[in-house]
Amino acid sequence: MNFMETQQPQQKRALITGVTGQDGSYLAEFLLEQGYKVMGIIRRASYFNTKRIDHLYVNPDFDAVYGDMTDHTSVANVIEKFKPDEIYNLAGMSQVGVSFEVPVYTMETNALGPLNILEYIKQHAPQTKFYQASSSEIFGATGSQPPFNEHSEMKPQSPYGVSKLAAFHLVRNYREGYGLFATTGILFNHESPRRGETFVTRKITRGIAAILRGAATELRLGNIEAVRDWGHSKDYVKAIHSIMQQPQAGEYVVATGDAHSVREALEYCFGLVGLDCQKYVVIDKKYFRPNEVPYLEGDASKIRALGWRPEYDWKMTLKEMLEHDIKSGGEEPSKYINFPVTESAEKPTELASVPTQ
Ligand code: NAP
Ligand code: F7E
Repeated sequence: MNFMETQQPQQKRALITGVTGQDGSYLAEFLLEQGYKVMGIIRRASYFNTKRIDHLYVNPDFDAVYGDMTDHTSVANVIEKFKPDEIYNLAGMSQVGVSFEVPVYTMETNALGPLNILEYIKQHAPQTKFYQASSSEIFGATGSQPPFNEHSEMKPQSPYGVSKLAAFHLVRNYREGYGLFATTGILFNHESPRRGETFVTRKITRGIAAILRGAATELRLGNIEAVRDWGHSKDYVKAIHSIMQQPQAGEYVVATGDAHSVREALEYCFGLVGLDCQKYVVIDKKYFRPNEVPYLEGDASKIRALGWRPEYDWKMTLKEMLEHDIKSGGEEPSKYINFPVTESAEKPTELASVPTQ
């Protein structure tokens, strides 16, 4: 018998698209701990793109196959063969800035991708539960007052945000129109040592690690006045699982409720290693977006009422990432971190201000 056929009695089967990503890898670990059989979909690349999940292959309850959200038959084939109880659709073109450069691909992956899964479920597997990874980017430059909840106005500012809002409405339509268990998590920014290297928090922690080991002399960034509500991916995958276990499908904001600017994140991280960020940060127009979302802060009261609580705050998350990146460069974090906090970490610094568009 092969992996697709073996199963313990009562063992739940979960399919994760985007399993090679930050959230997919943590979710796979979490579901395996819960006793699930987990199948992941990975997309073919010309380099190894499985480093976040390589450690899972020793587990007989884990496997992954190739597929692509833009190749609908590849995803349908996996669903047909694996017969999951739960599908977690985490695959996505997840870089907001890049979505301005590849808008059509972004829509195909992030909006048509989930639509095709929903159609398959509707026609062939209506008992299968479906989770859609939505985003606080759907609020965009909303007229609602922060913090944003499930009822706030939605006015996305990027092809990424629009693609996620299209998927959000499609999921709702399939839930209401066809009675599917199709549910959505509206997740605010969440980070970890597995965060993609082009997102701002990871750029900061990797950049500092490179400066410390003498491999870089500056860190180039875009709009550091933007404000985000940063949580930890490990906390957020628990929320995702909890959303899927509710008696009714719906929409849930997942956030910490604590928002800070990129500037504050910089000051905190540089301060942790006793450096003054003003000396290293260069504002580069290249990293500005045609449209920006200036302020995102979430109100997660709905999921908090179900018992979910984040264990990490933004500072714990950033410190863990910085320690990880210093270590990855072959250095001992304790050599630098816990350095007495400098003045620049305590007081706002005067980095050259730039228009936020
Ligand atoms: P991530 O690290 O960028 O992972 C995205 C995953 O999607 C990767 O496994 C990627 O494969 C896969 N993927 C991309 N395009 C694909 C395609 N055409 N076909 C199949 N797989 C494809 O993102 P993440 O942080 O884990 O986020 C997971 C999901 O939540 C994404 O949909 C993201 O948009 C959404 N989200 C994230 C956040 C956040 O702050 N992290 C917040 C709200 C929503 P490769 O490994 O080959 O690139
Ligand atoms: O940018 C600003 C940038 O790319 C955060 C994705 O997971 O969360 C993420 O999207 C802020 C923005 O994340 C640089 O302009 C300044 O205002 O880390 P980010 P994001 O765009 O908020 C949402 C919820 C998702 O759903 C997405 O999938 O930081 N910023 N300078 C910069 N951002 C980047 N990437 N690089 C810079 O140099």
